[in-house]
Amino acid sequence: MAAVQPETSAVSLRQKLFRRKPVGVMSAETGADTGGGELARTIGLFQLTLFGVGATIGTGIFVILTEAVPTAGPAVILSFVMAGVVAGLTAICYAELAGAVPVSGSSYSYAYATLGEAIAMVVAACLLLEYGVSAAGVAVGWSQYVNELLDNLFGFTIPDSISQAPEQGGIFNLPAVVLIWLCTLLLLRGASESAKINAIMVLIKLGVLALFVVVGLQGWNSDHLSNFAPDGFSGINAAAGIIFFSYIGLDAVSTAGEEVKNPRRNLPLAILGALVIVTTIYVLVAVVAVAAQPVSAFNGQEAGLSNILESVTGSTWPASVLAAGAIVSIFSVTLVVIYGQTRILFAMSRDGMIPQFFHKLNQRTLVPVRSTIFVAVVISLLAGVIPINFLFEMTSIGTLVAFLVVSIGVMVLRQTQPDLPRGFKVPLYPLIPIASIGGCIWIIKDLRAVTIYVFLIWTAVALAWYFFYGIRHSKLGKAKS
Ligand code: ALA
Repeated sequence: MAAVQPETSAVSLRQKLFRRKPVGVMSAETGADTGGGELARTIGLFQLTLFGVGATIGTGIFVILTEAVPTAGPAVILSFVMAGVVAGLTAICYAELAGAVPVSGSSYSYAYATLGEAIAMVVAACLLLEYGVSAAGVAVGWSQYVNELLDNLFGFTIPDSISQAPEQGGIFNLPAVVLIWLCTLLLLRGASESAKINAIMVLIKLGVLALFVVVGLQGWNSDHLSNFAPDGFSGINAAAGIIFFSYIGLDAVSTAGEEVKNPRRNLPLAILGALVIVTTIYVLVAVVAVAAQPVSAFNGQEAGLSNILESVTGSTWPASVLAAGAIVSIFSVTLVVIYGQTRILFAMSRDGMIPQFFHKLNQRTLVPVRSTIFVAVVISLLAGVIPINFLFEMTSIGTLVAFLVVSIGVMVLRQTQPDLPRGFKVPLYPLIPIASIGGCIWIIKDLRAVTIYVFLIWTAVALAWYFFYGIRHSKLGKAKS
């Protein structure tokens, strides 16, 4: 008897760690096919597509493009294509899972359905980095553009002491915190209002970038493209790793699974539509930027897109329009990313992985009000005191690991539930999920060792939480016992 006991409990622990939430249960409790569910289904395909574009186009194109040119030369265009291919392969995998499992938890829910509870918890930790930390990082980027615009218009900038993190010579980044609370106030009004205002902001950001392409083309000089790839493939490769950040956000569409009309059709279409729009815009902007000025001019250039227009037109108004456009663009990234974070916590709380606090809705607006305020407080603290580079690196690793799990999840679900209704199926299966896994590993391998160590510690904290809380409160576990 004494010899049997440990074996039984070991088996039962393994069963707990790998218990999977049936997709049918998820779809039924969220009303995926009946239009019901706890949240209000108010978002249509157009708004949802702009949700994906809104969460994606931001600091990456306005800041990181110019930072990546010195690494790759004009071949940064190819870096954009490479990063876009990796993000695109994963987006295709997301599209299949989002259509098959149309709930709010994004890759957390997909992992719960395919790889089990413990891995879902690790993915949730990744998503906290992707959403919570990136919202903070992007808000810090916003504060830089606010200063740029104030400087252009009034010759005045907010003092460093209240617009920089302590490590960069300030005390607290106030503009970043203001942005987070503006987004929070909007989110508290409801998902539908937020999606409408996001759609307007996205149209403005697309307009500003289209303006950049049209006006910037006037500065076209093919001589600037002559030394196309000064550092060859290694330069293109290194820049692709930096640029990958600009593609983060396409998956935010999948956090809206329970507030979308006809989710099995609209989620995959919106993810793929956003991917096409974002990749087209990025490549056009990159081509125009590198043809407009020599590579040497990108070194240390701040607000690069604004400066390019200024030198092409000889006037300062384009710089101000660009800075204003960047402010609107980054606002919408922050809005959607905070939204996504609250909906992932909502799904986790419903599953018993975190306290019920995150599952409580305001009865009138159907918004998780307390959770939204809690998230805003935490993100404000991060944005106020942590430097931007560290925030960006942690975002990238969290996202890449979540992407990896989603690509694996597509293959697992095809094996375990081949007949599940899917709004969209990954073409060239299994080539695309395998290429997506390879692409994510290829970018992860070039991240700094410190980023990987901090990530591993963070994952261990998430697992510790799971053993302390989730494993005992799991709704799935309670239903089975
Ligand atoms: N992709 C988003 C941005 O570039 C996070 O701001």
